[in-house]
Amino acid sequence: MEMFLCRGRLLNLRRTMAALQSYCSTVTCGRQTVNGVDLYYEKTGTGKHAVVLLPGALGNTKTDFQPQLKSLNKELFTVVGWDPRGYGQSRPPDRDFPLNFFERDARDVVDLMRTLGFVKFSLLGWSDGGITALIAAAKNPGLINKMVVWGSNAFVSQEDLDIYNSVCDVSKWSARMRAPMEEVYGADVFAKTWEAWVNGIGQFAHIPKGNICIDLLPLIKCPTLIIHGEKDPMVPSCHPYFLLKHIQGSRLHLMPEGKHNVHLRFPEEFNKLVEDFLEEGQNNK
Ligand code: TYC
Repeated sequence: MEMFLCRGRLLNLRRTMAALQSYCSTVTCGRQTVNGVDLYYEKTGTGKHAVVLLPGALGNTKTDFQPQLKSLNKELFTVVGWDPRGYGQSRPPDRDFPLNFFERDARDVVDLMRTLGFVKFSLLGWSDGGITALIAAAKNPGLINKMVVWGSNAFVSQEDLDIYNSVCDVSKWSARMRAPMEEVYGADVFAKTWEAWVNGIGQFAHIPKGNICIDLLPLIKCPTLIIHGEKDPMVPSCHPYFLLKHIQGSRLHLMPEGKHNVHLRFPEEFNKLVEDFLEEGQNNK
């Protein structure tokens, strides 16, 4: 029995090492100064369709997008993951949350992609990263090819505010939920930055309509896929339906068993959905 367990563990270890090796050999990491900030990014794939991954609040390439960097088709796509300023490895500076923080991220990510030499690209944005993507697409219609957003919202309601406040104190989170973020930031910085984020996004609840980017939605011209986990406890389903209504020609795909992190929980289904959408109608000859 013991032998059997040891062998099992050894096999697992070997598989992990092999996965790590193939990941490291194909993903290149870099830094680029944009708008006065030193931004960290990772890049993989050689495809002609460029795609940038936009992480959620306090998230970064490492915490949020491993299954996408590893498994999105590398012949079809060139995939870039970026850490927004003040998040992950794009520190310093410390993160702050002025009322224009989403606009600032939108400008940074677009300028990063252009500085890296991409003329046109698609956006894959999760949660806060989806909000950033919506703004970037609305403000740069000529640069954005297609967009996928999931777990995102264009406004903050009282219900949203109540949910933010209920998760503000990270000491009430399970250790398992906190661990990846604490590994990136350390426990103290994570707790403080998360509280600052809750206050930052909470600012929108106090302006008319809770408006983050409602007025920008009609300016979005690129094909847009909205994905939503029907069991998402953080982002009520009124949000994807609102996006669907206000983004011209957009589509909504619901994942019945999905919660907030559909791309991490169901990576194969998610990646296939996204690849099919991105490649639809593209001329690959
Ligand atoms: N917007 C957060 C993110 O970008 C997720 C979140 C949503 C957190 C709602 C709390 O009440 C909340 N990952």
